[in-house]
Amino acid sequence: MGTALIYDEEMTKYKLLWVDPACKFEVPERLTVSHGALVESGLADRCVSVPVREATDAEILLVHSAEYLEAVKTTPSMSLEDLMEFTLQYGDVYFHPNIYHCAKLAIGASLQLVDSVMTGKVRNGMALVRPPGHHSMHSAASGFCIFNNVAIAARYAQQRHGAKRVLIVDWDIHHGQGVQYCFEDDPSVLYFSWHRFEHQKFWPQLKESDFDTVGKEKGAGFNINVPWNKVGMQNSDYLSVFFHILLPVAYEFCPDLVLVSAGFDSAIGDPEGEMRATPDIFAHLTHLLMNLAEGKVCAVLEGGYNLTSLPQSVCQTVHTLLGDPAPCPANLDAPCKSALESLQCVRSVHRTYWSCLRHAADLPTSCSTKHINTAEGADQEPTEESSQEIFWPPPMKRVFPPTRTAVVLPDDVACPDGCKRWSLLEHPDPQLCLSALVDKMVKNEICNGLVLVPDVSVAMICLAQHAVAALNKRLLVVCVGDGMVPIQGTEDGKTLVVHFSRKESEEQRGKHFITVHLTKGCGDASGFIQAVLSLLLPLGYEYDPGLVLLVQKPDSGVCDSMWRQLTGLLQGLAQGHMLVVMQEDERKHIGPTCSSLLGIAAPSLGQLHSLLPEDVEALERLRRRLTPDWKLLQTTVAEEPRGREEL
Ligand code: Q6M
Ligand code: ZN
Repeated sequence: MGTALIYDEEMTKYKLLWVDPACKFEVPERLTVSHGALVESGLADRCVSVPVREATDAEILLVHSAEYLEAVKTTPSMSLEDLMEFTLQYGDVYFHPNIYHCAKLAIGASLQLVDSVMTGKVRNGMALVRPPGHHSMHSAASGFCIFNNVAIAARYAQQRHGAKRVLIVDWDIHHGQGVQYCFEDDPSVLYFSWHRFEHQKFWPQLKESDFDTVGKEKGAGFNINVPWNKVGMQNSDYLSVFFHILLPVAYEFCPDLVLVSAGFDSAIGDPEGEMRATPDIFAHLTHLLMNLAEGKVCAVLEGGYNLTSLPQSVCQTVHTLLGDPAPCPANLDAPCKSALESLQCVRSVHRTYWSCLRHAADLPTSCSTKHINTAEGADQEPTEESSQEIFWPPPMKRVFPPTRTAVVLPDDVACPDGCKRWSLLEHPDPQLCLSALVDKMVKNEICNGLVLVPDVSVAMICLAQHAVAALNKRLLVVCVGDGMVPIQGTEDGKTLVVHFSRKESEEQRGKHFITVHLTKGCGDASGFIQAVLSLLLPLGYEYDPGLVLLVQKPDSGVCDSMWRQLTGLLQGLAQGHMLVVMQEDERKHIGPTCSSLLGIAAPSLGQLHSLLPEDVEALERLRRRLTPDWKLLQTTVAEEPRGREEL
């Protein structure tokens, strides 16, 4: 199962033919530098290259009107003056004699990608296309977009491949209003978009880009807008929205396919977005989506106008689609106040539609997201700060360890395909054997591993001890199942323990020992996945461990698909360095665990039953209790006296 890469140089063969400051960044080099970077890094060679094709009229008509299509069809033979005049009826877009051809290829590329993924030819993939699509509407071009590539792809996946539910994640920094309009009343397509909004001052300056546009009729709740009201949003702001809005809702929605409107103008250095998230964040955004829909993720390029951060971000995305572990999400700050305000607003308006958000807080009392307006000073000149050049370190080179998955199994158990048996023979002392395995992981010679031991408690103690000594970073221990956990989180911050269990048997033991109680125990997928998404992941990302120890206690009750989800998601931490520990007789879990460690997407959890209200409430309570210590757990603006930052 590979990763498709779809690209054709033909899509570089149109450009702006007159002067228009609104369109000057949309240049052919956007594609050449992105593709060039994939070739130079060797990533392109590792992908399955799939040819583009032209979309048919029927495919274009899945989303657009016949009148509009016929109008666009006349553009290839227009004179320069005719093109300029034709362009004038739309906003922030330009036409060129070859753009109709390229626009058909951009759709065709997206559909080829959907075909490749839906038929199982590849697991996932990316299409590098121009023109982008998410702004174009039923009967109008807009914002560099002619036809709506991703909207057409969603309808096509439903009609041609029987996909029932499609999730569209639009991480471009502009609002894909075209996609929103297309699926507004349709509950089978969940559209999520974050976008620079600045209280409606930022293009396209629509009031329906705000958080309170949630979809209509049957589609109510299936349109999620996260407006950014300030520029300069960072990695932690983006991750917070994933942990506390998108992922919980996406798992509840349970898509058959994930389409990403992959615009990279949300990255640092972009002249349109003016945000500060670094290119490596896209490795994490991608990773976090890759266990949905059994891994069927199709990323289609939208924007991205900084010719340095764009190719870096594209490479990060493709690396991750290929299954390479993501770089450490280092030094995450707390989300900023404006981001928290947006987060709180979105969660609040969506709590009636999604059981995972049922206990979200009310709207902030003085809902400042709503007041400031617009009409004047619209679309300001870039501020002085923004016009200065911004520098950031290039993403760390990803060095992939020679062994991905090592296993220590009883002699009578065959080594699963693709894994490497870590032999006990060379290390007759079982404890030394495990310690040596940890050492190899610390040295990045092995990425991850699975060990079956006679007694998980004993193994946990000695592994944790050894790991803390061997690492110069922190250790995260995640323990699943009822009963005592024989190790402590440590006040020096070197070990953090998170324990999932049914019984209220254990107390919280300080900042570094956290117990998550689930009424029905770890067997309840609805409760468990929500706890993982909105508690464990934020804790893990903020803690930034060098190694994750994932322990399954005997009779944990955790079901197979849940276990694989957990194992998959946690690989976003510690550059994928994770050691899974299970009791010797839990043999039925070997296969599923190894497949996750090898990077194979987890099976879907199915459409989850509504979360138990007591669990949502308990999780909310725990989260609130922990927020003074863990900033990524925040979901509301602290209702406290105005702080320094505002004076
Ligand atoms: C430019 C205003 C100049 C695909 C995309 C297209 C964005 C178009 C923005 C046009 N406005 N400050 O979302 O990146
Ligand atoms: Zn954009």
